Amino acid sequence: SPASLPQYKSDFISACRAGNVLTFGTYTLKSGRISPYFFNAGLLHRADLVRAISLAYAHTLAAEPDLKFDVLFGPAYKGIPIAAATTLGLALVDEKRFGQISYSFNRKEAKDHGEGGIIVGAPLKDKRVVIIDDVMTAGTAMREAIDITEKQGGTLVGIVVAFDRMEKVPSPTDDDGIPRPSTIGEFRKEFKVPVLSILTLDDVSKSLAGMGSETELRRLEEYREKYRASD
Ligand code: OMP
Repeated sequence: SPASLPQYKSDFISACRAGNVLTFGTYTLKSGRISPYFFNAGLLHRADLVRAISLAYAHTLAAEPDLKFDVLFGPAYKGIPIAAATTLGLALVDEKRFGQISYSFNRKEAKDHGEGGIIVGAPLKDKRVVIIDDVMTAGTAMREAIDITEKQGGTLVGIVVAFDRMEKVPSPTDDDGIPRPSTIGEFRKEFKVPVLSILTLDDVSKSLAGMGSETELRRLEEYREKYRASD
């Protein structure tokens, strides 16, 4: 229950409620999966909610004492305000440890004039990079961000997202209901870095009960059964 969660997690759940970040309906996901619910971090745009999300990410990173990094890279578009806000959050949470950390993000289209290039903010070359983004489902968006990081000469040392949907890795027979390893678990194995999330679907499942109708919650359970990860 939220009561047993760390303060920053329950504060973040409260912010998600205030911003109506988690909604029920019929959503086609990036992966093509049809989901009965959606987590829209873009709705955390109000000052008090920006504070909550920046501190929640910062505390999630601070909880990893061995994680040493130079740059928070927020992939365009949704990662951009998240990276900037979290960089401020890091200074507020522990300026001694995090005060030298920079953020950067990519342009969707490379500029051919002015300073050029696709990275705005801190260059990634020879830097230890943590990628920060909103949600991980099948991991396609994250793979693109890792690709950019590597092409820019950065070293991936960690990944942090706001919400882990706890779904299995994609496969051609995606909806067979057979549990496969989780996307996040696969990333941990493949890239050998910590993959953190502020919240998982399990963290919010208790508080979800009061948010949806009986039908919506049943559809959520059916969906979870279909795309459930084995770990
Ligand atoms: P994958 O690339 O499949 O991991 O999907 C992750 C992306 O989908 C995120 O960067 C989001 O933009 C978007 N998304 C959400 O924002 N919230 C959700 O609840 C689900 C998705 C999604 O499409 O899977």
